[in-house]
Amino acid sequence: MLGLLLGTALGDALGASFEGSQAVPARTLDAAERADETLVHTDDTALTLVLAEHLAARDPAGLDEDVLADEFAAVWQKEPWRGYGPGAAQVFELTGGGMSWQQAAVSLFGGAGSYGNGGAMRVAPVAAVGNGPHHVAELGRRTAAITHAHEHGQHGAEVQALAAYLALERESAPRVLDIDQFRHDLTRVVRCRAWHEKLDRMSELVRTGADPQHAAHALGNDITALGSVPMAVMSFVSNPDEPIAAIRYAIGAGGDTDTIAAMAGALAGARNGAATLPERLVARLEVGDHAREVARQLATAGNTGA
Ligand code: R7I
Ligand code: MG
Ligand code: MG
Ligand code: MG
Repeated sequence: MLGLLLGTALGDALGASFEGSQAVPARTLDAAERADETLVHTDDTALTLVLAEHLAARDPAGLDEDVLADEFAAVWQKEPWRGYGPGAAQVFELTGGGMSWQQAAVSLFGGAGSYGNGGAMRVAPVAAVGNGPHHVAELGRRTAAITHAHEHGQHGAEVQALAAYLALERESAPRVLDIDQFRHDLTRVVRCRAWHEKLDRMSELVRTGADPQHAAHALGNDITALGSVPMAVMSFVSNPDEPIAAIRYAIGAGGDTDTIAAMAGALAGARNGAATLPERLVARLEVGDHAREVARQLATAGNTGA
């Protein structure tokens, strides 16, 4: 679990300075990794930690959306400058003013609800408490629905939650990652054609060893769920045993780099554990101590090991 949280924070904080850029050359990333400054995280990590703490306080797998909505809004209120998506910020503003999260979430984008990747970017901790793939997907969908009423915003969270679950599972039984089995396990639970097509395309790209630019072109690397979660999963399954490589791959093509790298980092960190993350980078994380404390809470809630 610590690997999942620190992998999220590392991907988010390393990716943050490149959010919205075109492509990020390896030497630019090398320089970012060599620097000494504190690695400052964004909304992705802030909300992930809120969710993890929420779950830790409610063993086993209890989820209270009304409480979680208030907890999300409170962390936004405290640090609104962490780069929140406008839709999410609006939900937090509306709920703070007394509206229910259900009403607030459906009010976005002319009543369509958000299909942004904000539900997916924060969802990974549900993997630690769900009992089985369907339960994990359900928990993921419910945590996303607080801000993302659009089905794609919720499917993105289901896919990322399940991917994290499969990645964690493989931590306890380490073996070579079977990409086809992984894609099969994901599509079995998430029943939506658009997602199946994207994940099929992803498998094909993994088989051909596509580079980040090529993968981003085919899968997307923007702030929508459907346009970023497949790229994050791709970054992980292309570099399943080396978290920093998965993070670098995720950032390489530019776009929504903090979020794609946060999601890829969560998966690779979950599979490989915190000890496989570069020590020097972890030491630079602003949120390192807090993440360790939250991981400890989740572990002692009886859900998962270190
Ligand atoms: O999903 P969300 O929390 O944003 C997360 C992103 C990540 O990159 C974070 O790192 C942070 O930078 O923000 O916030 P939303 O505003 O709900 O969704 C993100 C964006 O997706 C929106 O601002 C819109 O640009 C777009 N979008 C939509 N556009 C039209 N119609 C999402 N849903 C819609 C829609 O229904
Ligand atoms: Mg962010
Ligand atoms: Mg957001
Ligand atoms: Mg982002």
